[in-house]
Amino acid sequence: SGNGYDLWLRYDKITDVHLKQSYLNNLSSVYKFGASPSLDVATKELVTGFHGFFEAQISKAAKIEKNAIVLGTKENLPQELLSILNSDFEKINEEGYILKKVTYQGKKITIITAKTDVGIVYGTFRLLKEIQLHHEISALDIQDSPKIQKRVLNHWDNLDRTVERGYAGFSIWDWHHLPDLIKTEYIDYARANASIGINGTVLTNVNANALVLTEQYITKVKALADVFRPFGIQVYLTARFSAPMEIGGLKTADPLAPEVRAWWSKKTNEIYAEIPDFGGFVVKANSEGQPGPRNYDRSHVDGANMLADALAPHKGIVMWRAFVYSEENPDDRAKQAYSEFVPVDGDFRENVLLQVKNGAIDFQPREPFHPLFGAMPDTNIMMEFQITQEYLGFSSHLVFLPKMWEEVLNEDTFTHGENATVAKVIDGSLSNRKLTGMAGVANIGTEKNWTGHPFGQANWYGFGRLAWDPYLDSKTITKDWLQMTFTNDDGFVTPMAELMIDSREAVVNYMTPLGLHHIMDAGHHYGPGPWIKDMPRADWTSVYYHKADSLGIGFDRTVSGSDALSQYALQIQKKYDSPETIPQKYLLWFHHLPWNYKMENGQNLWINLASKYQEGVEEVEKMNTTWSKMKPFVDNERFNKVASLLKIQLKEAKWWRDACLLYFQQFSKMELPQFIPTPE
Ligand code: GCW
Repeated sequence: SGNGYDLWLRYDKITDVHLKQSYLNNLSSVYKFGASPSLDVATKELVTGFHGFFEAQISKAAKIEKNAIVLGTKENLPQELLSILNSDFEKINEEGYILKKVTYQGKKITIITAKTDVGIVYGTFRLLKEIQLHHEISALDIQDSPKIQKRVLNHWDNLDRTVERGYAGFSIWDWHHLPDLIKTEYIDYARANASIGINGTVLTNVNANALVLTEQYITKVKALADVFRPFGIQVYLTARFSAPMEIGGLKTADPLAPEVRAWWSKKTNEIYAEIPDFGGFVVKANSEGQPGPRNYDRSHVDGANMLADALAPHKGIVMWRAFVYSEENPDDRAKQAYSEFVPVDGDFRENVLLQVKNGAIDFQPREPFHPLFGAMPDTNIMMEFQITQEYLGFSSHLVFLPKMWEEVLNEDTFTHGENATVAKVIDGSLSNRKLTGMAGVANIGTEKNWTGHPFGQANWYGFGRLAWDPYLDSKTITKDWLQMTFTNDDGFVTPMAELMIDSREAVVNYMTPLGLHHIMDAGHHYGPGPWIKDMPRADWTSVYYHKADSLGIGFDRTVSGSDALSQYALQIQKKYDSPETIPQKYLLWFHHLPWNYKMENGQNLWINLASKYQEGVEEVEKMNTTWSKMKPFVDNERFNKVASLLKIQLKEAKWWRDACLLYFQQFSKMELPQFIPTPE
């Protein structure tokens, strides 16, 4: 339907008769070896898909028929199949799958197998995807495995159903009606996640409420965990560090106090009694007013390890956030996490992941990669991306984020020789880490289409794909998503893939070009606010970041300034130290330069800044034109919604350009170049 609820799992009818026939020739019936809730989920999905593609019922056969789809984990397969698949099994890990056309008892069949139940679910979604993409399936031979272990969504959802930085309605968790009411949305949420390999969900906001750890709520959490389990999705909760005092009646939350440690162990045991595969805790401590071990003069390591010890007997993990910066610390905010954590590399327990945002400030349209990546070889480091567009136009602007995430993942940290990319830090290969993860702050809410902007779905989808394979290119993601979500018609897919890819640079250009950052309006972070200077903390103002004055603009992070650059490897320091050699996209992140500073193209900084803002606007104009030609390919509901949103985006791109240039002009004291139209 046009409301977008089905996401990328539309299973649209196959109208081409030849294609339809070629599929039906390969899909006579479904047969299962063994039984489990996951196999049921997989079968059900095949039925749904079959119904959508062919408007027909797929039969569940009591014996294996010619051209059957056969499901079963390794342990349940008969010897004859095992011996055919031996070398395939060597190619996959515990969560991987094999999708293969083989001959069994003289019959051609399509086998979906794996070492564990969840692998079958992933393999099933892969088969359905092959059909959605109109690929040939008569000679399938696919082995695929995730490269990262913990692929989790972080919901910043509060118990009152508001969502911090949520722009798609309220929280989908209906706590009031849980555990008794299981909404269809929970199941469809699990299907969507499983289809892209997401295997964990943190239900609650990192700005945590201790109440979720009370018995009443644990029962509700258990109900959700029961729904998600067959889809291979583990549930996690945020642990408020002061919970022992707030709900446990203790006088302290000191992580070294025996009664506090005992309280967390007991609490953890209580949770596992209800949810045996509970994933563990996510913690934001001593950051932006959240309680933490620092309140008791203890370290982050003390805090994280205490929780890790409580979880270890159950194989649970702690995701401890590195997003710490303190108002008492006068040092450049960009430096604080590195200064805090690098000295304790190697001190965290094995079941702790340090969760690091992609950049050192905060989910900006563009940031250099966080210097912690590669700098703590003896610590499990996981990535935190933000899917919800806090600083990127909320759910009004079309911005394809995997393009940005790919840029970060591909960056060379130079911490282990060359080609030590962020992706290699995250998948553990760089320093041989055993526990790996990637988190995405969810953009999901009660909106009918889940994400508000129809293209917000692509960011959820793309996050899952990159968490599965951080080496995947974003172009592939756009094409798959567009085909599954809209149509396979090339007249649509090619121009739209280009639009999506270009949308990222567009937003950088009309909001924060050339390395500018954090100049959004205060608090809500929507729209321009380079003038923001009166805030409770200096590092929440805009002037702190752009430092525009009569002499120039930009944050000097070289040795003459905050020296944040010294937190990167020498190769990067060398290259970024000079405004002549630093990539221009990071120029003002590291340098404060005169307005008339002459850039690569021979024009001065002021003119270049203006051109970038103008380019951003023009890019959005182009997006509008491209979309206007897509009407023949899209249902009216989605067409009109995207068209309207793109108009808003254009209006606001101009707003950004005009507001920023007029504001900065009071310092540059230079004319606006001719190519900037007079503000309307
Ligand atoms: O991006 C900032 C947001 C806060 C958020 C914080 C964090 C959950 O403005 O709303 O709090 O980061 O990541 O902890």
